[in-house]
Amino acid sequence: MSEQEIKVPDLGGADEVEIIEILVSVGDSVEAEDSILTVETDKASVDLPSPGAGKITKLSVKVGDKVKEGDVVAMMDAEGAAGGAEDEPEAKAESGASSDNKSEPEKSKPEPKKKSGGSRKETVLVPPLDGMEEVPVIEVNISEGDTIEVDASLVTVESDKASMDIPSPYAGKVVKVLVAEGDKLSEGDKLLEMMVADDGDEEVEEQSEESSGSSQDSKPEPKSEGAPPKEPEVQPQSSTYEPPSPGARVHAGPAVRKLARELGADMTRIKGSGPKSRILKDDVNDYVKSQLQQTQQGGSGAGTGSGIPGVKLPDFSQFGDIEREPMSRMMAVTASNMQRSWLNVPHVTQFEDADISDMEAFRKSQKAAGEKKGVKMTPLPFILKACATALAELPQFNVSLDMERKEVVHKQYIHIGIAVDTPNGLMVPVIRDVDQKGLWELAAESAELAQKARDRKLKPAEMQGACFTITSLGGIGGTAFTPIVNSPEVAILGVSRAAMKPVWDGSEFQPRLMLPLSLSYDHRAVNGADAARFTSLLSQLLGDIRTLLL
Ligand code: CAO
Repeated sequence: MSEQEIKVPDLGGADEVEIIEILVSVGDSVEAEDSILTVETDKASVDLPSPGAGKITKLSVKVGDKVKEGDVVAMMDAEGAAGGAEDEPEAKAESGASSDNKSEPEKSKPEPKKKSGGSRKETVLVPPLDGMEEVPVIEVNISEGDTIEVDASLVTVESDKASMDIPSPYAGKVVKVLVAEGDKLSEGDKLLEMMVADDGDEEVEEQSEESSGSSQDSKPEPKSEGAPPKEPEVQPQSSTYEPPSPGARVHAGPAVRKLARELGADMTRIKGSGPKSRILKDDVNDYVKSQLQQTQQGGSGAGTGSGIPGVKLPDFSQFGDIEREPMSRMMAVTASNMQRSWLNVPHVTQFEDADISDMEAFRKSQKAAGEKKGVKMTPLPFILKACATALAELPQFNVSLDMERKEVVHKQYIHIGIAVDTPNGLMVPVIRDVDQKGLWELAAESAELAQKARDRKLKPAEMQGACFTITSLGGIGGTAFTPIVNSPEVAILGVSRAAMKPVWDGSEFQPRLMLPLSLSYDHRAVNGADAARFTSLLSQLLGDIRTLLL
């Protein structure tokens, strides 16, 4: 290993550039070409690459410093190079507070005092905030276990006038972060606990919580990553700030943040394409474009895609521990379909109970026959058959609306979808020509399709072409629910668990097995009277299954 300087390379004509982000910490191992830090000119942000592989031993600059070609920004123990006595002088120089090229990041600090051996714990407090109080934290820039330099940005706070970074008064290791995004801070509030090294080779700040409010001599810098001190970056739109999504840390320079604010883009939703997922201007522009496209296409992005503002998420982590996981494709597709149907279709749900006492007696009588055939007869085939009959008798339910052409599409076939609960989410295979099939055939086919759905073996064609959907929660429980129409179909039947109920027969109460039905329908296509006719018919058909033969 040998000590090697990391210098600012040719900046393509730019004279002095500003450091807007430092992407490594002392102790980090880097590969050749890994980004060490990012500088920003008035035209672009550029990452400075590592000249080789090794371990960072020193950072000579801080965010906000201006550097030019040839300046040393960091030192590293280069991998593969021979170590030896000649390394030592440089290593010593590194332990000093400054090197000739750097822009004296610590010049405003109180006189440092040498300490020898060990380390001590310091609680860092919020310094004076230019008279502001209760300023929300918009970004926590450190995590437990991080090794940070003096002046490293700890948190970013944002008032209605400006955003600013609170810098670390010490170099050391973060032990505990005491604030979270969304917290409101005032002078003297506790920010974090950190172990500050005070071995003989390192200089430490002689400050104490009591004497100086810990970090209070260290004024917050106007919006960090690049904005030089005394030039607060005014954030005119900060009142429209959305709390960031939990767990999301945003890496972006001030110019990019400003652009996002101006465009009203929530940066916690933008995927950075820069090094270490840093968000670039192009990412913000692409995100805004895609949101606009989704809105035009009626999709459901962060918002609803309908002009209705999306639901803003609070920072859930303020209430307790959370974990985030990406949605599966199926969940994302289902979510977007449900939302589209819910927003496009004026839903009404009609409820009815069907007396299935006789049907149930018949079903049970078929148990032995079912075992012989290897098919289980559940209530579902009867319901399928009843729905097919009702769709034939009330064809206004077997349509789709073409609102663009102002036409009603009448279907001359009766294909029915059945919602299947699978470990991967909801799937809706379709049974074709239900009206032409017998109960055993329907029992076998629905069981086979449900199994295929659970095994993720359904072909796309097996999930297309439904005129109507049945969603049965009868095997699970519940007394009624309001299913969402699987648009462009115009109705869906929800089936809940059958239960014994006392039914008045004109002279006394009889115990009858009643099956709750919930028919949701698109009120543009179907009127309430027809819906009541449909559920009454279903109730009659299931109440006397002989009528299914007629
Ligand atoms: N009332 C009382 N019992 C019922 C019933 C009802 N309405 N419906 C079914 N059952 C009974 C069945 O008879 C069976 O009991 P036995 O084993 O004693 O015979 C048991 O409940 C389990 O039935 P099943 O669920 O295996 O079969 P099914 O034909 O009724 O349903 C299917 C098949 C695929 C619809 C079902 O398994 C399923 O996935 N349902 C969930 C659908 C869903 O998630 N819908 C929500 C969509 S919206 O989010």
